[in-house]
Amino acid sequence: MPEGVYTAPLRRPDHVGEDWLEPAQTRYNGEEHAIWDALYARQLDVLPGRACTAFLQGLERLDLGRGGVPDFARLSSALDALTGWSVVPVPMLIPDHVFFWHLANRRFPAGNFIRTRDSFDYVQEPDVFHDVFGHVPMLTDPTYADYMQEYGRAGWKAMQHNRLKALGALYWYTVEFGLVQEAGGLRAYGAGILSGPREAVFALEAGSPNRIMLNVDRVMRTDYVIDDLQPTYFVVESFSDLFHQTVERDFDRLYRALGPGFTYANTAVIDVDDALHRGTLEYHLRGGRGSQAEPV
Ligand code: HBI
Ligand code: FE
Repeated sequence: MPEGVYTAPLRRPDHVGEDWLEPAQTRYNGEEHAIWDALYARQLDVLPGRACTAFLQGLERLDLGRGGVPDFARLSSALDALTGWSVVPVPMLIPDHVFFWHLANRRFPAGNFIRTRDSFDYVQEPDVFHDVFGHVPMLTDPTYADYMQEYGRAGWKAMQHNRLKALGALYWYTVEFGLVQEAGGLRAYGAGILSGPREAVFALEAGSPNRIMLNVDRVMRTDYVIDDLQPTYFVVESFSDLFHQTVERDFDRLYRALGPGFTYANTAVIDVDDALHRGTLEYHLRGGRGSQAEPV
């Protein structure tokens, strides 16, 4: 899950061009394929009943559980037939404007490397498991696939207004940590939740975090943390609601109204919020990651 907005220019490796794409997908060894299988099995122990229907259907349709790290060319041809997306290999976090450009062209930049056993629970930079397991299944849903392309297009406008951090907050609270309402209750669609070992339980069932209905203006003013469980999760009624709340927004006006920083702390519940659950914030008040705080 990336920092979101890079001010210092990232150093481009020699073997990638201006598009930051690797020439080919990594040829993984037996241990790397086994790490994928172990991560996959662990998530399937916890996600049924917690991941949204579109995600679980995407896992099935793309057959991500067939064994070993999935082949990007196979994923791209399956996705092309479904929603016109492809999966392209990148070596690392890439500059925002390049990332947005790929999304605007229905190309999802996926980490080419896979984590090691000693970084099994958490990787600072998105590896192939976070990206392909966490993000790619959602691209099989036509409405969500349209949202991701619109998000990429919005990136250009954010850059013109120097409001990338605000747009990064929208990505963070939807694409990475979003929740959606379904007939059976709240479900996760955010890749950061779906690809992590314990956030699905925390995000959906713990008393600690806030759960608030998504409002684009408000979320774009809300700070976020990249290296711990979220103190607040935002909920959409549906992906069509997410799409329309975003596409129908006049971002020029919104960016002009936004300050350069964030207005709301990530723990805040404000007067305009439709809060489904006001959290105790106990996990964060007791120190969060690194403390002995239980994610309750
Ligand atoms: N690079 N490889 C990679 N993956 C990302 O998710 C990513 C990125 N660069 C920038 C970026 N994300 C941000 O712009 C978004 O998270 C908002
Ligand atoms: Fe991600």
